[in-house]
Amino acid sequence: MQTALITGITGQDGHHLTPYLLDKGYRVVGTVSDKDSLRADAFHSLYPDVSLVKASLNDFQSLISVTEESNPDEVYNLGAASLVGLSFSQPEITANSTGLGTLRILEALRVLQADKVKFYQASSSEMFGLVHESPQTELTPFHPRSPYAVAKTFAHYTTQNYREAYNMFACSGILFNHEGEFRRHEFVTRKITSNLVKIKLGKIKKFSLGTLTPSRDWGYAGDYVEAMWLMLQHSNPEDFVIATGRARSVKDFLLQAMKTLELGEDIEKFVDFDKTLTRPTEVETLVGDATKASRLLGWKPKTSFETLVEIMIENDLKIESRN
Ligand code: G4F
Repeated sequence: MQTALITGITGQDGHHLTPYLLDKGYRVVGTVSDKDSLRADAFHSLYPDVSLVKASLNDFQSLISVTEESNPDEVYNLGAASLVGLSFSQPEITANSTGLGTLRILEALRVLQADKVKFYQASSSEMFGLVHESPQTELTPFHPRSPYAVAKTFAHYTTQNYREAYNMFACSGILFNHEGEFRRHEFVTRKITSNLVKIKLGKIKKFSLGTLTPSRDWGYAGDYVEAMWLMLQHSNPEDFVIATGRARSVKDFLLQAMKTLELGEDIEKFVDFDKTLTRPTEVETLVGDATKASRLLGWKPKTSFETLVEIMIENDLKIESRN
């Protein structure tokens, strides 16, 4: 039986990757910062067969212990401080877990001489930032625009360096925005779907956003975790862009969600604009070219933009109708 160790397992991608790996017959071990937290409890009741182990990307010794004890065949490093906006007010916390955390876990694998372990790093399209070309590929230069993106770029190059210096099977998936029913409410897509559902149910009248103009290449997280696994089954450790190839603005997402809920097209009726929700340096447009993943891994996104919005709305309707 293969063992997968997942850092940050209770996050969105862990919620999709865990059942995917369990279905394939893996033993799954996940790290949590607090075993008694509500998040850990909720995760445990969904997946009782998964071992949750207390470990932190900020604590090298805990990473050594969890790696030694779980003896994994594959490590998926999904843990990070993942809120881009918040990283401007918490640059050091972000650099520590998102940047140095990746170094620590790679170093744990090296020190333990776990050189047969395959390592997946969750790299981010945020690294392209002020884009030098569109669409972005594995060869597009990085131009990070936030402390989060700077930390992810450090982690990306660290993964590449461990691959080259120590011959480790270490690769990065450069994932563009991926959303779904497990998305946290702080991210713009979930903020939109959950608040519009509350409006539809008469619980609130309006909510605030920072800006409608930035565009993102939005895919479904359930499709993207398959790409993570495929990268670790590929013959060589390589980096891959994972994206749909279509950019849509925050406004497009908002209008699609309003359409799904039959709320019309009058944005001002439901949305206020709050400058404090904007960022000192914004990433205006991201759109990825996943040709390499399609060619070498046979990966393609399956879920359309419209279906993604529907999945999120239906999930929020279920939750909000219960409360
Ligand atoms: O939903 P967001 O916060 O996601 P962002 O910054 O694109 O980052 C996400 O995707 C990355 C991959 O590209 C990941 F690496 C990262 O961890 C995360 O998953 O913001 C999307 C856009 C931004 O341009 C933001 O400025 O929406 C804009 N936006 C407008 N109003 C807002 C809001 N974002 C948030 N979170 N809240 C707002 O009120």
